[in-house]
Amino acid sequence: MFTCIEFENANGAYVITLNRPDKLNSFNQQMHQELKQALDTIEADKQARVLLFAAAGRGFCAGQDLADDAVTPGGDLGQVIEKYYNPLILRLTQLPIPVIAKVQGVAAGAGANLALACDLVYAGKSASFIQAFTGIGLLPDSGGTWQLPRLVGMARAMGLTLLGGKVPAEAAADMGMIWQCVEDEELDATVDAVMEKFSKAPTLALARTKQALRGSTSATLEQQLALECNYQRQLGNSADYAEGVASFGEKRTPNFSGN
Ligand code: T3D
Repeated sequence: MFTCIEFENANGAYVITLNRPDKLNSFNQQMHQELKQALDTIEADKQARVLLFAAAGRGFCAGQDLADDAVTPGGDLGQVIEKYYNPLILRLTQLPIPVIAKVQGVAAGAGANLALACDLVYAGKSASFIQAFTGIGLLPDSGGTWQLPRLVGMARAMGLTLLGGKVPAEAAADMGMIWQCVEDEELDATVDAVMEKFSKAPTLALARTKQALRGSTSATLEQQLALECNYQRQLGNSADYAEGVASFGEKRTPNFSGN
């Protein structure tokens, strides 16, 4: 059914694998359409618990496929961004489940910013991130100019984007661009363990936590306190809160339904 991605679901634990390894998993229109279809499925699934973005081959994603007809110089790049990249980034940040990126090798251009739009980024030590936009005469898109100052501060965001250099995964973790850098041979096991944890987590609580954090950038403290109060009121009536309290009292592992 899909040719540019692989799409799997194991009891609500979804995995999207970018799968054009000979082109370093760069985005073409077919890949965008397949990603849209996969996200439609996940959004419609009330039992979804977690989504992992992984990639086939030696790299994560080299950004836009520069050989794709849609981005021929002189054409309307804005059309491609409006149709594909902006909805993709917004949908990931708004998905009410944790979204993880597992980065091996290079993540460049929109590939880097796809990873940064995920809630948790795990990278192998040999991975790297490149804001490869100004190098070809473009500005960072896919949310790069929004994410980077918030993740790493304005000075680093300027350096990363204006200079466009390669940032090794360890440095990316040190500066707060990504969550964690692990030894290459530990990357799969580390991410598998997180997927397992989120598959059994109180998903609604994670969704509200993600929504509260992501919304906080444009809120005052008063607004944020009110939002926390509203969400906590809702979670106080959730099945998972009842289960969390019961399991604590009974000194057993909670069995969260995600609701
Ligand atoms: O409106 C719009 O949509 C604009 C949107 C823009 C969003 C963007 O993402 S702009 C940025 C686009 N990406 C780049 O500029 C990165 C280009 N690639 C590179 O600089 C290098 O490939 C890397 C630094 C990422 C990796 O280098 P390396 O030496 O490890 O690999 P390589 O040999 O350069 O690439 C391997 C193959 O993948 C090669 O194919 P070949 O020659 O073996 O047949 C190469 O051409 C291909 N490839 C890599 N990146 C792209 C690509 N093919 C098409 N588009 C690519 N972006």
